[in-house]
Amino acid sequence: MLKGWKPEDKSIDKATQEMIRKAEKEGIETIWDRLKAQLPQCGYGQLGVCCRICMQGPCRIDPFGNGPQKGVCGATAETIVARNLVRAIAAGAAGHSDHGRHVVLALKETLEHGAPYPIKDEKKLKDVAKKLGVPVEGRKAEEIAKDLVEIALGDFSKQDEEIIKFADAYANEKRKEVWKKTGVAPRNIDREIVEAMHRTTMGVDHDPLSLVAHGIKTSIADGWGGSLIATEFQDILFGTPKIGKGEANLGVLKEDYVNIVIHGHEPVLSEKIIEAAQDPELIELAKKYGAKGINAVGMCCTGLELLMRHGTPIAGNYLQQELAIVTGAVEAMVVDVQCIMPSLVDVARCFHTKIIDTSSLATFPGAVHVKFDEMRADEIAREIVRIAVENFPNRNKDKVQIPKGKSEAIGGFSVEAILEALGGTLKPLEEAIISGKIRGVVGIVGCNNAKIRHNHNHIVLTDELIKNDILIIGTGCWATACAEHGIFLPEYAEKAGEGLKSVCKALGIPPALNMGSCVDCSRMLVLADLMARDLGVDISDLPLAGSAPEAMTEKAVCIGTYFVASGILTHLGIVPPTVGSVEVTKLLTKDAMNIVGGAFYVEPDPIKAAKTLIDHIESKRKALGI
Ligand code: BF8
Ligand code: SF4
Repeated sequence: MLKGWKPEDKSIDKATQEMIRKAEKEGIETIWDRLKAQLPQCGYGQLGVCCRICMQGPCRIDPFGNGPQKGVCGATAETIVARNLVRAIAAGAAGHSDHGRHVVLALKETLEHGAPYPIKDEKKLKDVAKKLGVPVEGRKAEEIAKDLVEIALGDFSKQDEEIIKFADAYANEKRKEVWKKTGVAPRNIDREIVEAMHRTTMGVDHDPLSLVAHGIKTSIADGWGGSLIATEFQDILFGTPKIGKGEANLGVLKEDYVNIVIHGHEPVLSEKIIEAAQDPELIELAKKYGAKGINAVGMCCTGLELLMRHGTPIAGNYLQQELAIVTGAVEAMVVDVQCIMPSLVDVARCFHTKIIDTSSLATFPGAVHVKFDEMRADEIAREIVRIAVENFPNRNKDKVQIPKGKSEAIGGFSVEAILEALGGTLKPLEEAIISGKIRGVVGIVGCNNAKIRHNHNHIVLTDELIKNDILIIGTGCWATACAEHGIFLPEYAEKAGEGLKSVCKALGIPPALNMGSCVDCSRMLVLADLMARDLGVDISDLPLAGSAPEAMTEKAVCIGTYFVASGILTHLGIVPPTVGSVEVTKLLTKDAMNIVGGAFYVEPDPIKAAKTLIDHIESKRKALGI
């Protein structure tokens, strides 16, 4: 928990601290005030031993053995914890996978009804098609795309017992063998999520082992299914990211411009807003109102999608969303789905800022509702930008304070961009690993968590690992944190160990690589899989590890689980609500290693965590004889 509740205890970032101070001075409530008001948080909830699944409850298990050891129906702590975990995984998988579905449907709408989402990256389209066994020779892009849409939607709807097509095409044989042997190969993305809900409803599955096994299956349906589909179809529609520059932090907001912050997760919306913000007519209108132009910037994962593909500035990660509004310089914050605080509407009331919700899934009471429709995407995007522009004259200049803090950042490290930088194969990277210049690779994933000093664990863990010659790849709010703290600059390699530094210098890359948004964790899986194929081993044999140092959402629970299910030791920087069950804890942190080749490891201290991850990587090297 945060030490002294001062701005510098809440975040390590100066620009963030400055805005926390401004909020405090102006009496604006932020996430930290609400966390404080919640303390002490419920101990039963923290252990995961409370159950509200049926109306005989709520039930809770006394962790000290002095009170009830069973719920009204007879459920034990083991069952209750396992059920809660599986439901969290299912919710996380649902978020990513429904996002994936939306992207596929946008392409389908384009092919069938002429929605304005043309195929931008034909090469990627063909690469994906080849992987899935779809013929490409002599065929039009639209024909190929139609087949791909059918296969992807099939993975959401097919009723046979076979593994989903995307996981089958993307995962190597060794990994699939492990899944098949363990019975965790997913059959249908939606079905695994529904089955997770069915198994965990009152009076169904009570065995922590079979419950957790289904949780693992559901997570694979996300990582190697829904999320992967989101990434691949987004690349097809909006272009595969290439290495390029961008800027990050609250300082990307501009005093003389109409500022639009695009916040959420789905590029189907944000790509169109970015386009509309460049519309000469709207820029003219902005000038008429006294602004110099329109400054559209990103926030959270949709911001990362834009940063990866266009170098669009990103104003911040999860804990900075309220603070962007506190600058007083935001005309509109446009939101779609996921990780958007309902409190934004309250913060916006203190200023002229309009919160515009756009998704038919997500309505924010008090916001302006402009619901998105793929068929009318361009028109709606322009309408949204117009609302922002027309709001500029309402800005109260006396309330504006934009912190100076921002940093340049190199990003765009899709697997394709990494391969291109390495000359077409992963060989140079693999050789550097084999020679020991790079000891191994750690994939760090998203989130901030109000209970953890903002960005602290991300930066400390990353620094410690690169110092020890470990290359970092990652996504989500971790990526924004690194972008804000200058880690995504090639010169940051100076802080790395000698071996990693020499490789980074030779390639002109930073020691940590931005691979994108949270659904792009699938890029990390693809990279690990390629490496395993090249070296003729399973992913679990590689000197790899994963980490979610500031984990927060159900999506993060799901990502962590599919990392584990992919054979990767995965660190969590926050104690998950599963420790109320000895059996589930043992299963996740020990037994999983023998079953799927990966396990969770919990350690709030990032320095201690780094040491364990390094030891793990060294043990993998030893086993490989390198
Ligand atoms: O999908 S990293 S707080 S913004 S969940 Fe959310 Fe976590 Fe940030 Fe994006 Ni990911
Ligand atoms: Fe209580 Fe069982 Fe109902 Fe859960 S399912 S609330 S443990 S009676």
